[in-house]
Amino acid sequence: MAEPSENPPQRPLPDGIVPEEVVTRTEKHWVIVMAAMLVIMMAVIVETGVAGALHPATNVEAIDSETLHLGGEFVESNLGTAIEPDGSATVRLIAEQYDFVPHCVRVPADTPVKFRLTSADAVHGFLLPDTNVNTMLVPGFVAEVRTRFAQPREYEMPCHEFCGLGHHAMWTKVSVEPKDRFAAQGPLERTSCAQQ
Ligand SMILES: [Cu+2]
Repeated sequence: MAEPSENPPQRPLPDGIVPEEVVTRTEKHWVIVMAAMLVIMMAVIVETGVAGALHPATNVEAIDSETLHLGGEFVESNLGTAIEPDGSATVRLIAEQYDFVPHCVRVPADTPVKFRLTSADAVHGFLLPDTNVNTMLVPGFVAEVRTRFAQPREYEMPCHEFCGLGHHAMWTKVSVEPKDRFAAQGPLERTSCAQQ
């Protein structure tokens, strides 16, 4: 005599076993949910890239992070804000555990500003809210970000990438000043607003 089938379709499934059509339907629903999330995330990336001008840095520029203080562009006397012959501003800044040098920078409003940033040790983050300035500072590389501040404003800027035990106390200030007030300052005052 033939053995009866273990699980004929007509017979109810044992407790805890989900019917195949329910599994298939559930999986289809989750595929739709995942596809929708991917579409939304891609749309956000495109929106911030096009409308917010947020995009990865286009320059790849290497630098020796161990000799920053000995000479070259990031030597201490060259840090802070400099005005270029064309009237634009260049800010050079080093992040190190656990401070930014200089600790406070002044920049003029309504002027092209180029930030040139690097790290002396760990990976740090530099972000100014409501602008396109958002970059990681990786030791061994120079991060360059160009922007223009429409209005005077004070930015309190905490380090944006966990860099160690003192990360929570690491911050800098970017002070965007009216163009004429910035121009009236002497070269040393313009360079930095850090307390001496
Ligand atoms: Cu940090």
